[in-house]
Amino acid sequence: MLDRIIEKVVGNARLSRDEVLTLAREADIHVLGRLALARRSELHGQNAYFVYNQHLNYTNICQNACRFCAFSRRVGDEDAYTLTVDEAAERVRSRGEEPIREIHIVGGLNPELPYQYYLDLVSAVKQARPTASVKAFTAVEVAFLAQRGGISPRQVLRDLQAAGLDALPGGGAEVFSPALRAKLCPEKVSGEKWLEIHELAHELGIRSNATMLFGHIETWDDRLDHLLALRDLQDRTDGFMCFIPLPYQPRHNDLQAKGPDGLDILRMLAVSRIVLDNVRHLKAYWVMTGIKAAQMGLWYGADDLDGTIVEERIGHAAGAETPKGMTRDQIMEVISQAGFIPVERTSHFEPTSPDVSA
Ligand code: V47
Ligand code: SF4
Repeated sequence: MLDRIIEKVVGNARLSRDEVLTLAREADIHVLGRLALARRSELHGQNAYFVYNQHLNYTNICQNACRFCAFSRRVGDEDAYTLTVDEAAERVRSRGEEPIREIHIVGGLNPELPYQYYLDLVSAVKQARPTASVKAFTAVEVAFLAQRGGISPRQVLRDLQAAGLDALPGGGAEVFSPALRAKLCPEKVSGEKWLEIHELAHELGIRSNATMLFGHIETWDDRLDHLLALRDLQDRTDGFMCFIPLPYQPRHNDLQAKGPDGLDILRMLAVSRIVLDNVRHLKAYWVMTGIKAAQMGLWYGADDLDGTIVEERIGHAAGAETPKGMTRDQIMEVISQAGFIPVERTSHFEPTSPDVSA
């Protein structure tokens, strides 16, 4: 049975759900790695991509209380914060000398912020850094804005797009299974809603990424349902640029699960590469995998390490032990040391031209 499935992967045939389940559970990690590496090499050769980016978390105040989250705070908490639009734009301007290509903006669901704040934030950041893409607001934030303002999610996306939004990040997907969501993040919008908002974005020409939070209480069945739902949507829209499996970080949050070990991270990456045959890029997010597993991940199907980031907060609030950012030289060194060719890219995964990045 396993041999036949492996032959199918080698022949680039799409696997059924049962076949993927067997492969994911039973195949030797080296076999999975070889299969994923072959796919990755067909798509990207020895290239491994990264982006010169900056993360901006505009507020940590959130009305939800996801059990895995160590980032969110309540109004009045000592370390709760919200950046004004000017403060956010200043953070972007303050890195004026650096060739930043992407500003990644996400935050909590802060009921005190008016709709206009989000539009102003996007346009102020865009103005502060016109050469960077603004990749902002998860589908969860878009749903929150729509619901609170009594506006359709499509209109929210249109308004954000008019303000300068270039892409949607992949966060908030967690695991789509309703039963798991009830345990992990009961207040969060459903997986269906998350998918619907990405579909709307794709229809409007806004490309996006997708994530999955793994290594906590989910099973392979849950993981595969999630991957296959993404694969189905991608068949219809072709709007996803990249998939990012996010290893659960176990500290300072209520979930009290263990988190995946290195082999599970590699297995997850390899299976993702094999299943998501229609999503071009697979990210080993070094902040959460750790730098060493990210390097290994490049041999297990990943082709992207995300970026320089500057100041990561969400994974670090939950105990990530990686640095909060890397310089361009450092990330290039990490890729070269792993045996790949570092290729700097834009937010939309196009290689950067040397004259702009110099
Ligand atoms: O939405 C929260 C997750 C996400 C924990 O689109 C946790 O390019 C692990 O989505 N352990 C934010 N994960 C990060 C994210 C992301 C990161 C980098 C690039 C992109 C992209 C997206 O982090 C949240 C949530 O799913 N998260 N808590 C935790 N304890
Ligand atoms: Fe809020 Fe997002 Fe944290 Fe959930 S994961 S509590 S929605 S900030």
